[in-house]
Amino acid sequence: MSYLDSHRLVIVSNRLPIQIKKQNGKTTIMRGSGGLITALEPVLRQQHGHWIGWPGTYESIDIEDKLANVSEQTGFTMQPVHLTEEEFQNFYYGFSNEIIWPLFHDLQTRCNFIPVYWKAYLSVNEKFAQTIIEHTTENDFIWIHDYHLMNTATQLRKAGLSNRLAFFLHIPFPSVDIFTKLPWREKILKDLLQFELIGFQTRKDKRNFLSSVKALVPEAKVIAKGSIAKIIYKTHEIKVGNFPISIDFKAFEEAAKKSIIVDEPWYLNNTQIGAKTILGLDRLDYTKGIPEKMKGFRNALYRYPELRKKISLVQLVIPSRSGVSEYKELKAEIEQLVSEINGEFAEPEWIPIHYHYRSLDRNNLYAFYRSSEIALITPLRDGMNLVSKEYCACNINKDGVLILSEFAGAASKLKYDALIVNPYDIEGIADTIYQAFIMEQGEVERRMKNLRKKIRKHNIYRWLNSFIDASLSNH
Ligand code: GDG
Repeated sequence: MSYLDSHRLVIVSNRLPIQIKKQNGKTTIMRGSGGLITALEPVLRQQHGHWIGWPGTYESIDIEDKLANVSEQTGFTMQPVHLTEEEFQNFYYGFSNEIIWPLFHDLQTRCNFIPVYWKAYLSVNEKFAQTIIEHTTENDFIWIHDYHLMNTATQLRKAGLSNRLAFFLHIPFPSVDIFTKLPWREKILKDLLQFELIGFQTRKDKRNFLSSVKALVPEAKVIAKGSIAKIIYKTHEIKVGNFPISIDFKAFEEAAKKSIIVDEPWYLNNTQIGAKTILGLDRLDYTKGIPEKMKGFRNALYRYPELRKKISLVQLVIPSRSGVSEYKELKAEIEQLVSEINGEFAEPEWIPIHYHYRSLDRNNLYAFYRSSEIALITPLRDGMNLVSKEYCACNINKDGVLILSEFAGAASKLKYDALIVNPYDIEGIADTIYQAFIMEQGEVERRMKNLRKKIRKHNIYRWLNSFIDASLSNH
């Protein structure tokens, strides 16, 4: 019998895995998107757990009832944390996304270290803590997720909660030199040290965190032996590990096998006869390296003229954080590049870049994954990058090549069979596109087989179990 058979799993994250839309006075609840949701949803459904988070609306009337109505479909229950617009602006767009997000992705020059944001961060974390206290029991396994909620454990302990508390960071943890730029650096570290288990995506993230603790909290004792490190802080013992997140491999594979998917990649087959598809799928975000990828693609068309009319880049960009001016500028930059490249190279029967800016229907997504000969994924920095794993899971014919940035967490496990690129090296991306294009079928198949085997084994359920085991063990 596993621990979770007798303990309810409670996940806490900034957003609930839903989107509430109001149209003509009617409220509809739809599935949310993003890596955290893709990974955690199957886990919580399997465990019939409970999810606490902001519901995506400032309205608080009847939300509880509406969420209760969909719990049969989701397979788990949900508890909203109500926030005002001002709170959300300063906590989410402000502290989380103008400070922590760029800093933790090594882009410190994009940070706005505004003190008001910090105050909002603390008060919203306190609100989350209050909701957790009101809606959990001592028998729950409380697992808090991501950079928005690093202060919650401090608030929970202050309020006297004695449950075991675990935390997982979905984004990278930066090197000590970069982390030290944060004005609230010691405070954040000491907040994290209130958890019993802290999980990171990669060994490098874990190492960076331990180095920051050593440098900035000298009274803490760090014992970094074995796969799970230990920190003694005051009388408290904290375990620190790396747990590379993954996907429900089988579910993606099964979805890609459905007959509806086979017929799906409709217009490419009709208009791009003879051209191979390079797939790009990214949330609109400056960390995802979308302009860099396009420049690499353009360079490939310049330097390898034989690729013209033989490859097309299908770049799907999923709208994200659309209220932020930096994201609007990024969108404009991408669209400028698409039009320049298409303007320069297009022929009547061939368009170099097919660009979509919208959310995708799941079946379209599976169809693109299954049918694209190459996936080009070039983040400047990424905690893991699930798109790379989904592409392999859906590539059931084993005829696809994965090109992956060395700065994605996923590269640490997939680097032996993916083609690895430095996203800042435009010519390197171009050369790698060419290498993928001319790769012999035997090699394509061998590499994809290995990638699929690895992801099938290291799937999301294994991730869950290794995290829970680490939390319970007495290392
Ligand atoms: C964060 C970290 C880490 C894409 N388009 C649609 C859609 N998607 C789904 C994909 C995939 C997810 O969004 C994107 O996941 P990533 O992992 O690539 O990136 P982030 O959203 O930045 O995720 C990341 C992850 O957390 C998990 O820890 O890997 O490093 O940044 O699953 O399939 N989903 C829907 N419609 C779309 O149009 N529903």
